[in-house]
Amino acid sequence: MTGGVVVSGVGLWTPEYSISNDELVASYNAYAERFNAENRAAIDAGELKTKETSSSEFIEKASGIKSRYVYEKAGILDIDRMRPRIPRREEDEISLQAEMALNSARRAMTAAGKTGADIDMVIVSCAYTQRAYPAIAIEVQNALDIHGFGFDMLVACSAATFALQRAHDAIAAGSARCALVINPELTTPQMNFQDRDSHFIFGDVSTAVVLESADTCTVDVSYDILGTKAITVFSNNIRSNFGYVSFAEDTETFGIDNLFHQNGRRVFKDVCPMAAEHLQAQIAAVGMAVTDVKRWWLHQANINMNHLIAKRLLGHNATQDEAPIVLDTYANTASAGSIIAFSLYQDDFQTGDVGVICSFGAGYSIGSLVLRRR
Ligand code: CO8
Repeated sequence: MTGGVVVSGVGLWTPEYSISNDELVASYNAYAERFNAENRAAIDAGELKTKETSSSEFIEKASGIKSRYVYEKAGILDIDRMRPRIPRREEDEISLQAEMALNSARRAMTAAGKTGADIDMVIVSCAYTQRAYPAIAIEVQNALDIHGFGFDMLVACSAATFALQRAHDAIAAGSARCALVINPELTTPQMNFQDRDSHFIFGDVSTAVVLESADTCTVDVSYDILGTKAITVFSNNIRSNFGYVSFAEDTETFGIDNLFHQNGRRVFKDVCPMAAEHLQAQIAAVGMAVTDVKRWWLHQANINMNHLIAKRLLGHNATQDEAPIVLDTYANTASAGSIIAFSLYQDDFQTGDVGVICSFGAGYSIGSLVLRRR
């Protein structure tokens, strides 16, 4: 390999259904009001707390989210269920997450001008995989007729950037020629839609990226990877305890305590300075200044976080061109957020333009890649 590692294709698949804040809030409030009515005596006796109602205004102001795409809508909004209704598939059918992964992978492969025969490494990397084994990546590999190897990895919101770094390093080291990194973020089954503090945060989506040696890249639109950086610092402020040990603990695998929960205020305060420092160090490490960067494709968890991080970097409020926001329509899609931003906001890039993909989230974990349009 002589010319370094490049990103040669990106693919985005968006589910068919979308839930607006108003729809979500109407469902939550109907649930909360029914809960309060049914438990009036216990609430009056101080044994239970009144469930406060949610509001679209709060959600938009606190997070920037106006709606979110979801794989299945009716089950989430049904107050007798409040979780997506996803029919179980037989073992000889393609699994749901592999299907989502394929939807974005095929788009990324088309953009990169690749077939399965060109690829030899598949990483499915996201906040949750729907089973432990066989790896979703191997199922995807099989469906695309890829010879080589595949594996799944989980790093919550930084799953995409950390996997891109793994793929970059494998290609640079010569253990892979061309890699497919896929992020089928099926978040809604892990959400507690009965929790006012978090019911609005997440959406479903799938993204994919093709990486290869510059020597094999054949397409007009591609990006040199100038640098990658990943860091983790342990924190309990965002947790999901769902896991196989629940069976032995005699606890409910999908009990409320095992679903996503966080101390959002604390996360906000901890992560913003960490992300800004990480990005400053990353830009310096590739011998550039912040002003050399045309676009910041930041993780999409909260609009106020993105504005704060970008302001720390730029010294002024970032425009949509400088640090695009996709939260309004996609909400937080765990690791896929920065890849959605990259996918939707790159058409105006000219040769030599530099952009940075950056994730931050549970772990804590922060990952970034500096890209330069070829
Ligand atoms: N409607 C109306 N009022 C509300 C609501 C609501 N829905 N929710 C809370 N309130 C109230 C609160 O009760 C509080 O009232 P009071 O002041 O009387 O106590 C008031 O509004 C303010 O509440 P907060 O302080 O909690 O509000 P914030 O301004 O902090 O906003 C956020 C809350 C939006 C959660 C914000 O803190 C945030 O976004 N923080 C960053 C969180 C973050 O980035 N987390 C990353 C998580 S994602 C991740 O890492 C990947 C994990 C994998 C995910 C997989 C999916 C399942």
